Amino acid sequence: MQGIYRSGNMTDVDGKSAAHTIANMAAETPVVDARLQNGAVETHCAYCALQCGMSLTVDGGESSVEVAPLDFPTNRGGLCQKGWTSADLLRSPRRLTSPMIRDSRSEPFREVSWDVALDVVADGIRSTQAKHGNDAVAVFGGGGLTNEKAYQLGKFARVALRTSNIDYNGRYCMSSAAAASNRAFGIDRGLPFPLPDLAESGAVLVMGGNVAETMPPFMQHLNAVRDAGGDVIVADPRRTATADQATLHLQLMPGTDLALALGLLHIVVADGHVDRDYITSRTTGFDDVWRVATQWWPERVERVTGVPVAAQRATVRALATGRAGRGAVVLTARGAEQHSKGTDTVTALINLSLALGLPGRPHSGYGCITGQGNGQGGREHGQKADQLPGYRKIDDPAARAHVAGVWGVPPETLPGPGRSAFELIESLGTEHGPRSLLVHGSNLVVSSPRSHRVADRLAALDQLVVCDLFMSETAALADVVLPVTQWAEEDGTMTNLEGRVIRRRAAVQPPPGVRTELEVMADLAARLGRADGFSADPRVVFDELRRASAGGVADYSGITWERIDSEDGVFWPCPSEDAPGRSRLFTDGMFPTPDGRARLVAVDHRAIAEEVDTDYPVYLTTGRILQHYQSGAQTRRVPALTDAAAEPYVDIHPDLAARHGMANGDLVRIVSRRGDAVGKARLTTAIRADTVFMPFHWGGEQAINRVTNAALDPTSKMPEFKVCAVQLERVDSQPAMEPSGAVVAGQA
Ligand SMILES: Nc1nc2c(c(=O)[nH]1)N[C@H]1C(S)=C(S)[C@@H](COP(=O)(O)OP(=O)(O)OC[C@H]3O[C@@H](n4cnc5c(=O)[nH]c(N)nc54)[C@H](O)[C@@H]3O)O[C@H]1N2
Ligand SMILES: Nc1nc2c(c(=O)[nH]1)N[C@H]1C(S)=C(S)[C@@H](COP(=O)(O)OP(=O)(O)OC[C@H]3O[C@@H](n4cnc5c(=O)[nH]c(N)nc54)[C@H](O)[C@@H]3O)O[C@H]1N2
Ligand code: SF4
Ligand SMILES: [Mo]
Repeated sequence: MQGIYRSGNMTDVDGKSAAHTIANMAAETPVVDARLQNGAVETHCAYCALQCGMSLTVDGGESSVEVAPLDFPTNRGGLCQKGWTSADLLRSPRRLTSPMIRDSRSEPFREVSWDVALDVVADGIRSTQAKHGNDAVAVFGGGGLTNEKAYQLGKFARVALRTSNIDYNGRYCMSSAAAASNRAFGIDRGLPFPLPDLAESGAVLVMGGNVAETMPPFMQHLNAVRDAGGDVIVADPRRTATADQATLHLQLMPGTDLALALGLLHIVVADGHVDRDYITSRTTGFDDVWRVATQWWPERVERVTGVPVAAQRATVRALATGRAGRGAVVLTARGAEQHSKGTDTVTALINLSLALGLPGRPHSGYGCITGQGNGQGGREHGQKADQLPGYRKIDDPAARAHVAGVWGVPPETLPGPGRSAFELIESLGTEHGPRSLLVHGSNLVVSSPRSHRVADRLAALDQLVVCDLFMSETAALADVVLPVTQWAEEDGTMTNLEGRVIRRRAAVQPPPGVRTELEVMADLAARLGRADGFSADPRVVFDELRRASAGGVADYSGITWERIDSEDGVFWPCPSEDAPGRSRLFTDGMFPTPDGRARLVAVDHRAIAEEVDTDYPVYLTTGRILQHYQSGAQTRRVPALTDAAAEPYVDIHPDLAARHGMANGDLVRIVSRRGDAVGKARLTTAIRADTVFMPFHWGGEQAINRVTNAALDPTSKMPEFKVCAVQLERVDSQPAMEPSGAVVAGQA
């Protein structure tokens, strides 16, 4: 290897100090890496957008894979517990290793050859499209797919299936921040600078992010701000591990970030902190924005959000002082974004950052902490309903002409925009909706809002095909399950939270019987009469992606695998092989909007979609814990992680628990108008007394998404995962719990 990454200090955030070895791996699976016989393969973690650098060392004799952290800029030698144990995924005895089909969903699956399985899928696609039209076949992708797979999936949908119905789980994740960023800046890249810049800043405001659990090595960068005497302010209804390490915690009411942002802007203006020159020369729209913010005086904001006036003022003081010193940054994560007003909330926070003149200044600006491993790249290359590669709009004639040229098809054959993720799911099996669905990289029956209704939609399909590594809850509902390669078994690229394109390198051979998704798409395309243009070689696909993205906002044309290998990754936009990728955005004072100015957009606060009332008097919010990833499809199959966190807990304030006669460890049923879920009470004063929290990493009756509200943001179509109204019941040990999937009587 080129030795691009320096060797790490081997100390992780959990205090482990030795590399973690996966022993007892199935010896019958040969572990080979032809190119890298003698050494560690330098790659990145299986999970989140921090994409920590790690090395995988394969010991062929003992069939074990050893994980060690690397000194990559994002993690600097740190890994979280999920990263340390990630190699368990590679030799899990529960790994799928054969295609499976069944003739009806009441029957068990039977293993079949790839040819049989792919014939069944292709026959299903052909007969559905013949009867109901091309749009009757839909595709659901994932933000964990490599750039190559995400790109090819978008092309497969538009060229091989000719369906408009493709969307992906990033709709549940990044879409509100993406919509707001595009609206304001004309570009949507998670961070506007390399993550280590953050540490150089004088003040950071984190709105709704718990990085101490969701990206632990990120804390190094945040804590460096504090340790250098700067301010770290965290807005969260819970005093999380992140808030605990901050200099100020704003314990707001769920769903009130927009009011808080308006209030902060009000104080910025009232106290004379607006950067007038910046507003005049680099932005438009300030006057309209101020007309709204003028009505959000601090005392009103305190009433709506619960954040004391003094804390609001301290926040503005910190941002203004930071700006005057080394810089100031406003960050959002899912806590502020996963709301039916998420786009407007992020817009208001971008307005705040623009009023302070932050974007483009050193160590300053607005950024969104992206989520999934390829949450960034996954949204740039065409698996989103309204997009073509290079972050192009599918309804833009010039974009269609360019991409159709690369694909060698007439532009008019490309479908138009399709349905957004949840709207797509809701339409499955309905009169005008798709009748067949291909799922690549999402366990949507656990992670979608109102999830038991989602299972009903899947049941209404003529054919459900799921590509996965494991028999996820969604795969278990399928007609055809195809076992695909994962993470350290494949080559490709990922784009991390900084917009840095990095290499995912194969370190082990996949188990026999498993194919790559690129092979699956190539085989299916051939069966559908479109053999050309679907290479199974990720390198070929990446080179085509470069051409397809050329000239787009997310321009990858200058990025090559060699460059990624010899540099610490390459940032997009990168329109030329001779020029560096642009690691820092807007530094020339220009924004990629038609007039070169950033747009402040006037938005006002509005209520959450479902307010509490006498029947449902408590707010529910949801999110993540350290040990589990997303729907848990992967991490619930890693013994060390299930040992550490076997089941979901419900965070309840002792006062609220007392009103319900609940004690620590009691089973609690959380009930909303949509459904119910059960978790174990964990009494803590770290949460507001009007709010409970439950993580969403489990299925069955532990799935909190049976309870959540599917109210969608009108712009981004993001569901309101982060707040709804519930009631609490203590589950006494004797009466049986409701069967999984049951809905509370009389409520749909
Ligand atoms: N361990 C772990 N790490 C992960 C993941 C995982 O599943 N597990 N997933 C990855 C992915 S895809 C993502 S998107 C990121 C998400 O990363 P984060 O956004 O950090 O994660 P969440 O726990 O969803 O939400 C963050 C916080 O928002 C708070 N919150 C709830 N409601 C509100 C509100 O109305 N306003 C505000 N301000 N805060 C609120 C919650 O209490 C929670 O602490 O994590 C990534 N990393
Ligand atoms: N209540 C609540 N719900 C939420 C959220 C929340 O905060 N609260 N957060 C939302 C967010 S931010 C997100 S990102 C979603 C995520 O939720 P999901 O979309 O369900 O994401 P995962 O659980 O990561 O599912 C990925 C699936 O793909 C498989 N997989 C992994 N790699 C590959 C691959 O390369 N190819 C294929 N074909 N399969 C692969 C995994 O085994 C797993 O079954 O959940 C959303 N749901
Ligand atoms: S922080 Fe994210 S990328 Fe890093 S080790 Fe943990 S899960 Fe992997
Ligand atoms: Mo996410």
